Amino acid sequence: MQLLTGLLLAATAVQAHYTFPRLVVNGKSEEKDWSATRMTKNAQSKQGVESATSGDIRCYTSQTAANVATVPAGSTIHYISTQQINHPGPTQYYLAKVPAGSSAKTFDGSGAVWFKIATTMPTVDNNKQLVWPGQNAYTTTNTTIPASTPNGEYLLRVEQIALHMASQPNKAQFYIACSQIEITGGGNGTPGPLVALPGAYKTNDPGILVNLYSMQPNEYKPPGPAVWSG
Ligand SMILES: *[C@@H]1O[C@H](CO)[C@@H](O)[C@H](O)[C@H]1NC(C)=O
Ligand SMILES: [Cu+2]
Repeated sequence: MQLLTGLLLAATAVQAHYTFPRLVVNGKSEEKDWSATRMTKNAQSKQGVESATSGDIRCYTSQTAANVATVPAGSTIHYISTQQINHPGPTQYYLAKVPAGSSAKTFDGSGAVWFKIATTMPTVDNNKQLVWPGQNAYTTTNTTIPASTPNGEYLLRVEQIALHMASQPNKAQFYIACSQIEITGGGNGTPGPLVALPGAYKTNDPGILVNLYSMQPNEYKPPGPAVWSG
């Protein structure tokens, strides 16, 4: 009986976590999971990354995907989540331009190549808890690919950072996916600042090692560089 209860509890804990296997561009989803989005290491376990400085913080994957999704600059994107995104914390999007001579199907995202295009900030709910846009949704928050993003192949990275246990080091949970995309109809913007992942985050960044229960919403500082909005 005790064993059974333990198994049920373990199953419940797993169900509370999530992956983002499909990119949606202007309302149109990838036809199947992990086709332009690289299958993450937690595709089965659904557990988040807990070390902000490990190699897994980049894309949480050791594989590439078969396809490259076409994403017009200016389009609205989000990801479908396998479960409800129930944990409080920001959703951030990054892009990395694929270097000349490489391809979105093979580029590993190394080097200072990543720029942030979106983040989200909390508000306070009726129970005086910090809540973020998209919390409890089954999709990640919508964002727009800046219209002036130059054409070409990129990796698109989404992360939702679960902060409910983040008052202890290495207890924030990063839920991540990276997609292989080609941006079309873009402009001549100069995206930046460019950062490396791992590299941009430290274990004790104030947006990563943080006690949500003792702060005001406008005091929250999302980790990583400033947003480039085009
Ligand atoms: C997000 O974008 C989709 C289209 O891709 C749209 O159907 C949906 O209403 C948007 N959601 C929000 C909360 O704006
Ligand atoms: Cu959890």
